[in-house]
Amino acid sequence: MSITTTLSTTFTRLALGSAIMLASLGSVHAQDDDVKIGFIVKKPEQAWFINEQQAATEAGEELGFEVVRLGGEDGQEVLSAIDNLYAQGAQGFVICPPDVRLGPAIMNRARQYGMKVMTVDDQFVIASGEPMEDVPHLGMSGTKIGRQVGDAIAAEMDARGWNPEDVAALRITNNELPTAVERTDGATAALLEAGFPEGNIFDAPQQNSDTASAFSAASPVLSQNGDYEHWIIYALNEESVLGGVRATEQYGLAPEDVIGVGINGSGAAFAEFSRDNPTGFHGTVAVSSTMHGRQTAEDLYRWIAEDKMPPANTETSGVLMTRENWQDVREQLGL
Ligand code: FCA
Repeated sequence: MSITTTLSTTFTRLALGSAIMLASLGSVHAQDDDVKIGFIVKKPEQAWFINEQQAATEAGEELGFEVVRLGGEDGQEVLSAIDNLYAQGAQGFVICPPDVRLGPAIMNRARQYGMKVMTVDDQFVIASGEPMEDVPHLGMSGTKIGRQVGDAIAAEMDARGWNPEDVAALRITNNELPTAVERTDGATAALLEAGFPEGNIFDAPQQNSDTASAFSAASPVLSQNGDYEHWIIYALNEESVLGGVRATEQYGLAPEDVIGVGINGSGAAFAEFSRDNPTGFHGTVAVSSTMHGRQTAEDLYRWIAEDKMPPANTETSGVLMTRENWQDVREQLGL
C-alpha cells in the first residue's frame, strides 16, 4: 500500500469515526423513532444463549428494531455494556445477569440513563433474596421443569430395572441462583415421590453454571461414594449434567450405569445425542431458547415503541428430549 493510500485510508477512518460518534450522540439526545435494544447474557459462548440472542436479532429484523448482542460475565462487564448501549443510543436492554444479586446496581445504572429493562432466564433479587418484582421477567418454570427431570430419571431407572437402594444421586447444586434451586428441588421432590431413598442423594455444589465447574464439583463426590452400582445425575442445566457425566466416565463408570437428565435442549445436548454410542446423558428437558429470545426482545420493543408494559412474570414450560426424539422436539420448539 502506498503512503498516500495509507494516509487517505487513515483519514477516511477518522472522518468515519467522528461521523459515527456524532450520529450516536445525536441519537442519544434527539427524539429518535428508531428503537435499539441491548441483549446482554452471562455466558455468551453457551449454545442456549447464542440461540437466544440470535432469535432476538431475528425478531428485530422482522419487527424493525435493532438488537445489540453483548456478553456480561461479571458486574463490571455488565455495567460497561450498559454504558456502551447508552452511548449507542439504545433505549433499553434484556439481560440474563451473571449474578442475580447485581439487580439493584444494574437497575440503578439503567434508571440514570432512562433505559427500560427486562430480565430473561435469571430474575434479579434484592438484598433479602426476594425477586425484584418491578422488573418484568420471562423465565422457565423451575419447579415444574425440575419435576419433569425427576420423573424422567425415575422412569428410566424403572425401565433399566434398577433397585433404588443400589443407586446414588449426584445432585449438582447452584444455591446462589434461585431458578437453579427450584429446578434441583423440583427434581428431588419427584424422585422422592417415586420412592428414591433420600440418604442416597449427594450434593456437588458448583461455582458456576457450566460444564467445567460441574465436572470439578462432581469428581470428589463420586470418589467419596464408591460403593454404589449406579448413578443418576441432575443439575440446573444440561451443560452441568454433562460435566457430571464426564466425571463418571473419568471415574470409570460404564454409560449403562449412569442416567443424567439435563435442562435446556441446546447445542450441547444435540452434540451428545449425535454421538455414535450413547453416553450416560439420557435426556434433557428442552425449553425454547428461541421463544425466550424472541418474546423478551419483542416485549421490550413494544414497551419502548408503544408504551405497552410487558407482563410482570412469564413462565415457560419444557418437553423431554432423548436420543430417540431429539430431532422432532428440536423442530417442534423451533430450535
Ligand atoms: C439459567 C441457566 C441456563 C438456562 C437458563 C434458562 O440461566 O444457567 O443454562 O437454563 O437459565
